[in-house]
Amino acid sequence: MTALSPGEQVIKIVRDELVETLGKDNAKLKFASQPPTVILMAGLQGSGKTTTSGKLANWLKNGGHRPLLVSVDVYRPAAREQLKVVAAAIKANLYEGEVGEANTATVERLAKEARREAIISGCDVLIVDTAGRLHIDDQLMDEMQSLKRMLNPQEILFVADSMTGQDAVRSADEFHKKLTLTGVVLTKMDGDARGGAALSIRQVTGQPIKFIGVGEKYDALEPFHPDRIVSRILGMGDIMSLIEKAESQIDKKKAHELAAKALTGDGFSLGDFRDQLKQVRKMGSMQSIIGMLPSIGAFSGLQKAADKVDEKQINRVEAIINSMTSHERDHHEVINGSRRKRIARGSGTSVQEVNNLLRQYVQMKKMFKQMGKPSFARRLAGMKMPGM
Ligand SMILES: Nc1nc2c(ncn2[C@@H]2O[C@H](COP(=O)(O)OP(=O)(O)O)[C@@H](O)[C@H]2O)c(=O)[nH]1
Ligand SMILES: [Mg+2]
Repeated sequence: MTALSPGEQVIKIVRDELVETLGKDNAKLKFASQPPTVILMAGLQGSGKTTTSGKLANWLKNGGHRPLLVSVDVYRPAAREQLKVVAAAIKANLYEGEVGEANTATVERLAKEARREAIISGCDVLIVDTAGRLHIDDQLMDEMQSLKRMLNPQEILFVADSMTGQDAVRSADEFHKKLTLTGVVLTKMDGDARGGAALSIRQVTGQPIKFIGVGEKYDALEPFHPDRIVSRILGMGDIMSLIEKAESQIDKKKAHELAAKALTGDGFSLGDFRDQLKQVRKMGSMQSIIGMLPSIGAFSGLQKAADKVDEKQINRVEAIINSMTSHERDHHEVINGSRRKRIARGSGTSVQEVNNLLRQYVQMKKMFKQMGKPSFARRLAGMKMPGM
């Protein structure tokens, strides 16, 4: 504790308590001793049930399982069609069945058939995507209860949209009272929501948050890590997530190639520079990246810098490079006064901005070249850094 100031100690204590409240580790899924394991997806319309069903199936598949998807939303053909598209995209098995009349009896029949299908086709997990309403109503709840009685699911996962905050908490409470949930999936955590709903939902249901949804793609599902969410809620930044995000999304090979090119001297062209900006952009907006970094203590300066980072600035730089010919991109020295004027006009910027960019680029190139020299590595190795 001597390493922390009193203020930091308070934050650490609050942080540790919140992590404790949320449950120390990310909870695992329960599997049936006798397959198929049944996972019932519950939640309001638009919360992300269908998308999450697909993500879960994908996640299970990657873990060596054979999931079977079924939609029992007999009231909306589009919803069933949506799951079909999802299943095709991730190449997961889907039980379609015949709908016939849209009522609870059909829902029950489909569920029963799907379970039989899972057994016959050797699928060990059945994921049941259910109908949602914009508001909780009795018919929806009755139907969910009858599905629960019939399927005796190992998991009843409540899918909650983290962007809706307290609304999600209220519906979690109601679903839990009627169904006894076994876990929660918090979706749309890739948005601005800090995830405070996680705390309240955990509090009212007593059930662990098992996964978070972090995007619309089918691999955008992550096991829930309480410590990360707490850091995010407290504004300490989610550095771990940032690192993972960077590692998974930056094309490593491309980065390597660029680095090698840059370090050997003249290889680093304006086109490469633009590629690099694109890599940065892939990670999400600069604001959201910097938003994940710590904003307290020694890092407060960074936050101030973050507020100043202008997303539009990057767009302008990209626009300027786009307005160059490929020859100009490879040979910046040919960009004379009249070319600068043309590039500025073409990119909707000013000659001064073009000048600035070129100046920065030349500096960068020089620096890279310096770094690539063996003497640089020697100097670096010989440097005595405090604390090392
Ligand atoms: N950004 C983001 N969008 C999501 C996430 N999960 C679901 N969505 C989107 O939310 C919308 C509703 O999702 P859907 O699965 O159809 O909800 P359902 O009505 O509960 O089945 C869709 O546009 C999804 O792409 C997520 O984790 N992040
Ligand atoms: Mg749906």
